[in-house]
Amino acid sequence: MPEQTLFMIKPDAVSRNLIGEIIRRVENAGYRIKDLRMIKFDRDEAERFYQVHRNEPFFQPLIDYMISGSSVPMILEGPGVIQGVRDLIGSTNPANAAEGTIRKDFALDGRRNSVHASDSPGTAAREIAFFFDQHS
Ligand code: 3AN
Repeated sequence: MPEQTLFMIKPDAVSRNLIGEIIRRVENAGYRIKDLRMIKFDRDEAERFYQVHRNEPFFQPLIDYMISGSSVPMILEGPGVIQGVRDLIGSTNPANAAEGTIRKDFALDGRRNSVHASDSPGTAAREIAFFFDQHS
C-alpha cells in the first residue's frame, strides 16, 4: 500500500474559508486525497484525539478550540507523504514556521495553527483509523 498520512484542516482555517487554498497546496505538492470528511468534534472525541497532550498546560484551551467549529480530516497518499506534509505545514507556532509553509501563511498562533498532520507511521495509522473505517 502507498504511504498514507492523516491531514486535517482545523476550525480557524475552515471558518476563514481556507479549505480550498490549503487543499490546493497539498495537491500541488503531488499528494493524492484518498478520502475526506467534514466533522465537528465533540469534547470526548477531541480529548481522545489529543490524548498524548492531556497533561500539557495547553490541553484544555486546545480542546475548547477544537470543538469550536468544523474540521476537515483527510487521508493523503504518496511516496514520503508523512514527512513531506510535515515539511509543507511548518512548525507548530507560525512565528517559527519557514517561509512558504501553510502555517507561516495562514496560522493565527500556536494553538489556532490551521492544520494538523501525523508525525510518524504509528501516529498516521492510529489517526487514520480514528476518522476512517477503511483506507486501502
Ligand atoms: P503539531 O501539530 O505541530 O504536531 P503538537 O502535536 O505538539 O504540534 O500539538 C498539537 C496541537 O496542540 C497543536 N497543533 C496546537 O494546536 C496545540 N499546541 C501545541 N503546542 C502549543 C502551545 N505551546 N500553545 C498552545 N497550543 C499548542
